[in-house]
Amino acid sequence: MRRRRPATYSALGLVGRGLTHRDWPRAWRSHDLRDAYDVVVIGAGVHGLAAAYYLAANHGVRNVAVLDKGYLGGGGSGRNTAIIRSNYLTPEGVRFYDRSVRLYERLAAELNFNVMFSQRGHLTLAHNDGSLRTMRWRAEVNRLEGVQSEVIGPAEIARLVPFMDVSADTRYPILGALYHPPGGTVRHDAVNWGYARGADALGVQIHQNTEVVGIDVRDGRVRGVQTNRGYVSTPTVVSCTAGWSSLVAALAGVRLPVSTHPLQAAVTEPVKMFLETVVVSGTLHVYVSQTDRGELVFGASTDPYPSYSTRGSLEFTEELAGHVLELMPSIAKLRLLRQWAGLCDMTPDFSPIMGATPVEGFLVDGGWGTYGFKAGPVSGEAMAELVASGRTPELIAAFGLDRFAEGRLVGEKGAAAVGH
Ligand code: PYC
Repeated sequence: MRRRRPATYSALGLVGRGLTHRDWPRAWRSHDLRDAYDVVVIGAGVHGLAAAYYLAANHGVRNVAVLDKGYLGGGGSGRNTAIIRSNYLTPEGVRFYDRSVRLYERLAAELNFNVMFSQRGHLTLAHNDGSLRTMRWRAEVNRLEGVQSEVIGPAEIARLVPFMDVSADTRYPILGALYHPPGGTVRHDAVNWGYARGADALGVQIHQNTEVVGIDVRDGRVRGVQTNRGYVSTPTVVSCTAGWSSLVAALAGVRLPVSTHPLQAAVTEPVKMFLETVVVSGTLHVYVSQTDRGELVFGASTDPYPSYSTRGSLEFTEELAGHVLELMPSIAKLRLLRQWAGLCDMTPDFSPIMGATPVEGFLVDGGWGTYGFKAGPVSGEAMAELVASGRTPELIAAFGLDRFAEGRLVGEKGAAAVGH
């Protein structure tokens, strides 16, 4: 007589349990909204969750609420192309993003959650003498700051990316590239979930579907926030709202020099792994990496007009396909599965806005343009230190809002992934 396989080994049983999520522990809890918190963080994306996590983990500040008008990770944190790198142009930028790379390197262990950080290397292609010169400049600044980056030629590029057309007779010949071995990709949802879970375990309350509709400022200082679920008093509000940062700051009467543009991205059907490194071409306005599942993830520059729309467009798809095929003609038959958009708050100098504002108790972590996700850990760590100590950490001192009035811009346009 054939013995029945125990239920735990039945494939259907496993699928069934997975689909109904039975017996899975909650990663974070739901709560009633309290009347008062020591700190209110607006935005449950990677920046807000990381700030809340480090407030609790590094400083013992646990009476913290993270409020989000939608769902956790539903803004830029779930819409980016998950590229991590620190090969910036200014010493301030390189130091800042390098700290983030280092935090990403140990994030899975810190949060006890697999964030799938994969340091597969990052290549920024140069198709003309001007970009090659900028790559050399970046390589020098990177090296001076102890960050691994070098300019390599077409033969070495072909060794790293065998499917790329590096011949001289293409329309946009590849003259060289900035190669940054510590760069790579991470699983962005896992980073959001890992920080949420870690913050929740330390006592932070995460409130989804809780929109801040007003910030109560009296006598020049924050007193509380008005939400769609009632009033909450607090002496400290940290805005971590990516594409909406100028609108949220306006609730406190603070004006940010930001213009908001959609950024579109797309993903293909999965194929066998063939692309190890992340490849970026500023001239062709495209970047591509292959996920562990085998999909190719593509992104482009921001849409040329300011908008709060997160709909994809056919123009984007057409331009993207044209540019990608200049680089990798052999993937012409791959099918695109999905496209989407996120919102980018562009500042005049392509650096973020972090720190205090003229309103006491209202702190900003915004202006993230197209480079916010990679900065989540370091921003969270630095904003938490600022809230807890009242002092601006050296690492973010250059990114204060006052730099625009004082003419101390931190020009990072030369290190943006693509032209805008
Ligand atoms: O700055 O690395 C970057 C980036 C990738 C995608 C958009 N920006």
